[in-house]
Amino acid sequence: MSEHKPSIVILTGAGISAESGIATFRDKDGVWSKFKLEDFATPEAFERDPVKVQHFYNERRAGMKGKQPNAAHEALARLEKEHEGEVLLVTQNIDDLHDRAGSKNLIHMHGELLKAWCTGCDMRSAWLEDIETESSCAFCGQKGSLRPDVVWFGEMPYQMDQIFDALERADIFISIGTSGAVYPAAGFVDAANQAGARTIELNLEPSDGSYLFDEVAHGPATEVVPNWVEWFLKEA
Ligand code: BV8
Repeated sequence: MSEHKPSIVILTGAGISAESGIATFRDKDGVWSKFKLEDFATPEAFERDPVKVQHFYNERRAGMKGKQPNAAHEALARLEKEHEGEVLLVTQNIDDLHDRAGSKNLIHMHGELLKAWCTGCDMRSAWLEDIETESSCAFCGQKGSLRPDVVWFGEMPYQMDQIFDALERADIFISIGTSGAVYPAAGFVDAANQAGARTIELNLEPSDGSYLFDEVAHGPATEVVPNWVEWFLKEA
């Protein structure tokens, strides 16, 4: 019988992109310390004031220009390439830095800032510029039906069945750069613990849920993530 290669599920949050110059959410100077999420990141906010909400996401999309993946994104792409078992990367981030670092088995559970979703025809298209009231869908041509392809509070995150299936068969679960404040992502560590996985937190500082993990390593993602990947590929 062939040797079992561990299945790994990784969850990333804003902390992995912080050193690429993208603001986190709940840290000092974070997005939600400047903007009230109820006014910008809910379907109700969009219904009340679509122009204000589009402007908020247009600014964040424009802020992505020139941002590059860092050593932590690159280390996770290397892990997927070199590890013979399954590696599923689930990100809460709406930036494209994991994609550009080369990760392939990747789920953007909270959507993607650089895509527009047409609520008229339900198609999604790459979108690098502002979404305006006059912007028309590349597929059906309808005007005024585009929104950022991001999952707002109160909406169902993407590919949940696939994520929970992977957590059920995971041998290792790693949570990177997330405060663990947003559900259902914050509950993945419980699912992994129930599945008997070894659970690891890599974060700048202990999160509120640090005690739920078997192992923790604290420090900047560009240090702790490449170090862990290097160690794992050599030793495991
Ligand atoms: C849902 C896209 C049903 C938009 C985002 C009351 C109790 C419990 C739950 C709820 C409740 N009321 C409502 C809920 C549910 C709600 C929720 O969890 N609310 C919270 C606020 C209580 N969740 C939902 O509505 C979700 N949908 O539940 O559907 C359902 C039911 C069952 C099963 C499935 C579904 C939808 C949530 C999606 C929200 N959309 N993003 C946008 O970005 O504009 S989430 C938002 O928070 C962010 O986008 C971000 O992705 C996410 C998570 O934040 P983090 O990534 O963790 O960022 P944060 O700043 O908090 O932390 C950064 C961490 O990095 C820190 O720990 C810091 O120390 C560390 N760090 C900093 N620098 C570094 C670093 N680490 C390493 N290196 C560094 N250099």
